[in-house]
Amino acid sequence: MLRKSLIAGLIAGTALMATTALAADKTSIVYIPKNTGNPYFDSLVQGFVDGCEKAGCTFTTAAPATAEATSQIPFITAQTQRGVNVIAISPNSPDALDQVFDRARAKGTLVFAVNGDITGNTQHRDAAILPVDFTKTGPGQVELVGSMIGYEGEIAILSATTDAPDQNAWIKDMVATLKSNPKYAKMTLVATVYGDDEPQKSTTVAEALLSKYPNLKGIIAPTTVGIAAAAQVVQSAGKAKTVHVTGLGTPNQMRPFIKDGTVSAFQLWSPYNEGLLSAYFAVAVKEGKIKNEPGATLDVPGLGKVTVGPDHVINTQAELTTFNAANIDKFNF
Ligand code: RAM
Repeated sequence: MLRKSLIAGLIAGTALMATTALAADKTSIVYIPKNTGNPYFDSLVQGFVDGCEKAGCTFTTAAPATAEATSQIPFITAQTQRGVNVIAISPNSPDALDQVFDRARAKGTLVFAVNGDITGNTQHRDAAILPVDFTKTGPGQVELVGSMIGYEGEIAILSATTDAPDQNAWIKDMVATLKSNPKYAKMTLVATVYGDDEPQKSTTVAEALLSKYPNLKGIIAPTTVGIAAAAQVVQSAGKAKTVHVTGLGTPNQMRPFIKDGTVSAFQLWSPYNEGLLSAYFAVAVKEGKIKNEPGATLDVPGLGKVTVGPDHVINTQAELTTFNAANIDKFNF
């Protein structure tokens, strides 16, 4: 009996090794999202899967349970030991990963920040593939909430984690926009709170905002997890007419709130296209078809010509897409 289970275990172990072994002839890529359980990253992964199928790479994905600053470190270390060619990662910290990135790169692994960059530490990665021109996000979100509240009154931000490099870059721009543009002079940012991209925590902090700020007119949640939670809280409290929720959301998660009028508009981009582009770019660089240098261009089927910008940043699309009742049914992700 014991012997039988031992043999079964050995066979299972062999099978596992066979599936994770790296094919020498193809570029191997791993994508490490911020955390598991967020449908936003499912679309991005699907883009990688389809991109790898077409461009010819092997692909795996693995993520930590939480988006805490250091949670991705063991995943990066394991992939470096495995000898993967390209680590694509949506970083949970702008600086906590510098050392493990350096170790991976010293072994010849390319490190691409995908979906968010390691702001201020970009010398520790090879390139960044972003979903959109990040300078458009902060001002775009402020204008959207402003248009909903008549450019007057108290607003709050419901973000992801305190370390999240992508959200923090956008929030910095939101604060600067509110301060510098006279159009927004009558809008006051009363609080920035963090739901850690966990649905339950995001719900709790959204509820706390409503009770602590009875005059609140708007919530910007620049996270797909946060905006869905905030919309649900405002809907349940029957406050959709007085507290306007907007931010960055996925059409599938936000559809019911758009349909019932809880949310009038929100923004995003195509996480799928971002994954697709990342796969094509990784293969092209690894196989020497293009140089990873500012000014280099690559034709990505379905997306057209993309250009490596200053500091090795590639934007998947230039402008954010705004979703509302008129167009939401055209999208399914
Ligand atoms: C969440 C994540 C992700 C961000 C989107 C908008 O899904 O925080 O990093 O890009 O929101």
